[in-house]
Order: sequence, then structure tokens, then C-alpha cells
Amino acid sequence: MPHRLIVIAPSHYSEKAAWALDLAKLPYVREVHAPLAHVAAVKAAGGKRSTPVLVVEGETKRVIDDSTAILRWIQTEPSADWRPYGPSDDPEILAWEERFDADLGPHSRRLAYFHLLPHKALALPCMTHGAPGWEATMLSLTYPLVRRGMEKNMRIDATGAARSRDKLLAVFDAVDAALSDGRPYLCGDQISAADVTFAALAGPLLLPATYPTPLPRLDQLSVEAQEALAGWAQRPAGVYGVRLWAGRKVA
Ligand SMILES: N[C@@H](CCC(=O)N[C@@H](CS)C(=O)NCC(=O)O)C(=O)O
Repeated sequence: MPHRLIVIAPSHYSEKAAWALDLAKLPYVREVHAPLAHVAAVKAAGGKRSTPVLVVEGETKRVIDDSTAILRWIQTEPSADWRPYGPSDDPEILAWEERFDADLGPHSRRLAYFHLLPHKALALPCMTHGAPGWEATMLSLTYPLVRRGMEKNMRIDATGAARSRDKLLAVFDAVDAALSDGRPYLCGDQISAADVTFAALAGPLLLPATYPTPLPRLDQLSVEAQEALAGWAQRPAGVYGVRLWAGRKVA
């Protein structure tokens, strides 16, 4: 029986988990929800509030409601074809992942939403892709309210966006420096949790064509947004992230 992965349509933390499940060749079905409607779905599945939530099917059913905890589970799952942290929990991989979880994920999201949320016509298809029709209708009707709630919860405003940009520059500098010796992956010669976490969480900045939820193209956004988001994909860290996305095989 396939596991269940409950996600919000554009959630990059969910993409991190989905990517890892695909690399490990573990069977799962993706259950996509629109923001707000996700709360009931997550709680019904046994999660707290945020996505991704993985419902592990089998003799002992388990609910895991954090992307990193999902990767930790994959690491110990006998039927997994890939070990996210290498054969024996490489501390370097763990350290990169921790840094990206804290300093990349919340900030790429805030910068992207700062520029996307004002454009309902562009934001809606992205926030509802693959979700049930009624959830898309509900989000369309309540959009101003949901937008305000997201802006308040994630402190999405000009000051927050500027702070996020600084955090992101520091992360990209660190990844540029690590890659400067020509290595193909951050740790070792195989894709690891470090690479998956970087590429997935940088998704909202890199806007890769292969992102499972179609993201807007740069040329559809305002000039201000284009200025804020252009350039990330051209940096060595960005080129590496885009390369990883190009090789992503969605199950
Ligand atoms: N630490 C969590 C963060 C997950 C997270 O921030 N998820 C966002 C989507 S990217 C979410 O579900 N937000 C909606 C909410 O919390 O209600 C993880 O790694 O899974």
C-alpha cells in the first residue's frame, strides 16, 4: 500500500520530502491541498498544521509531519533505495541540511511571496495546482483574507523581504564557496540530503521549469520582482540548483 504525502501545492518543504521519497523509490501518493484548506486535511491525517505530512502505511502506521523527520525515516527504512545522509549519518550533510532548513527555506518563501501575493491572477493557479476544485474556489473567494493572514504569519513585508535577501545572500555565498573546487554535489560524489534540501528550498528563487507546481516565469512578474529574483539562478549555487532540478525524476 503506498504511503500518503499531504502537501500544499507550492510548498518547497513538501518538495524536499517528495524528492527524497522519489530518490528512495518508496511508493506514495501525493494529496495536494490549497493553503487554508490544508489545515483540515493535515489534522485529519494526524499532523499538527504544516505540510508535508507523511502517513506511513504498513503494519505500524505512523504519521511524520516534518520534512527533515521524513528524510530521517527514509534513512532507516529497510526498503529505501537511497540513504539521504550516506551510509552512516554524515555530519556534514546534516549540518548543510540544518542550515538550509533554517536560513534558506523561510527566506526564499518570504521573498517569493512578497512579490507573488499582490498578483492574485498569478498566485492562485500556483497555490491551487492539483488541489480539489472546491478548495480552489474557496481560496479565490477568500484570497484577500488568506493573503493578509499569510503576510502577518510569515512577516511578509518590505522589511522582512530585505532581511530575507541578506540571509539568502549568505547561504548562496557559502554554497558558491563550497562548489568552487568543482565538486558535483555538496558532500561526496552522490546526491544527498544536502543537495535535495538546497535545490528544493531554493525552488522559489530559481523558478525551475520542472518544479511540480508550475511557478510563474520571471517575465510575468513586476519589474521590481524581476529585479529581486533575477540573478539567483546565474550564481554557481543557482546553476547547481537548476542542474539538480533538471535531473529530478518525479514518480
Ligand atoms: N519544518 C517544517 C516546515 C514546514 C513548513 O513551513 N510548511 C509550510 C509550507 S512550505 C506550511 O505548511 N505552512 C502552512 C501552515 O503552517 O499552516 C518542515 O521541514 O516540514
